[in-house]
Amino acid sequence: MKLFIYHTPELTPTDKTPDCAIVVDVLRATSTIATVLASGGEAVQAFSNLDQLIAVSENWPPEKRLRAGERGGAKVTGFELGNSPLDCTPEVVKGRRLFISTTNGTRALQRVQDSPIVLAAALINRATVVKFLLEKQPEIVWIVGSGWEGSFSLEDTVCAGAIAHSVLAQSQISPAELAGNDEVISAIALYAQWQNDLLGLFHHASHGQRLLRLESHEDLRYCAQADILDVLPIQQEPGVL
Ligand code: 3SL
Repeated sequence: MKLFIYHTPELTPTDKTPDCAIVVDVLRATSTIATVLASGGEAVQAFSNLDQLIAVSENWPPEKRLRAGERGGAKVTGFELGNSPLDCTPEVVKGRRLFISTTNGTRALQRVQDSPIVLAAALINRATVVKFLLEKQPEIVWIVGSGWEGSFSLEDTVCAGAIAHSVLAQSQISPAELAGNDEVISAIALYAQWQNDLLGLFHHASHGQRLLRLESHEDLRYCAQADILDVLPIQQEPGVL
C-alpha cells in the first residue's frame, strides 16, 4: 500500500485516480456523514451545488428525505438541518436519505467520485476505515483533506495522520514504504504530537475557532473523539454513500 495525503481537493493530481480515495472533513461533513449512517440513515447523497440538491431531492418522498445545508458554518435557510453531527440522531435520520451540501466537504467528495473506492473518514470512525484498508490492501490510497476554501486545515491533516499512524501500528509496513509523499510523514508527526489532546488542537485550528464563534462547542468535542463509531461510509454510486 502506498499512501498519499493531499491537504485540499485542488492539490490532487488531475490525470490520475487512486485505487481508494478517502475524503476527510473532520469539522464537520465527514463526521456528520459517519454519524448519519451509524444512526440508521438510508444513505447520504452529497452535492456541491445547492440548487442541484434541491432538484434531485424533490424526486424523493418527503417523509424519506432530509435536506442538510451549510455555508460558512451556518445552516442554509429552508433546510431541515445544518451540518451538526449532533442533530443526526436515530430519531431524526433513521430510514431517511440525507441530501447534503457543505462548503468544502461535499466538494472534496465530488472531486474523487470517479475512484473505484471512495470512503468518508473522520476521527470518530478512524478504526473502521483502517480495518478496511488493512483487509483490502488497495495499492494506491489517497487521503484528501477538505481544507477550507482551498487552504490547509489542521483538523483534516491530524485525521489523515491518525489513519496513517494506525496503519503503521497494525502492519509490517515501514513509514518509508507507506509514504507516497512528504505530507504523510508530517501528518503522522502532527498526530503523534496531539493525539492526547485533539480537542486542544481544534481550538488552535482556524475552522475550529470559526465554529466556536458560532457556539458549536459540543460539535468540536464530539468530532475530536477517536474510534467511537464502527461505520464505513463507502460510495455506492457517484455522490451516494
Ligand atoms: O466545509 C465544510 O464542508 C463543512 O464541514 C464546514 S462546517 O463545519 O459545517 O462549518
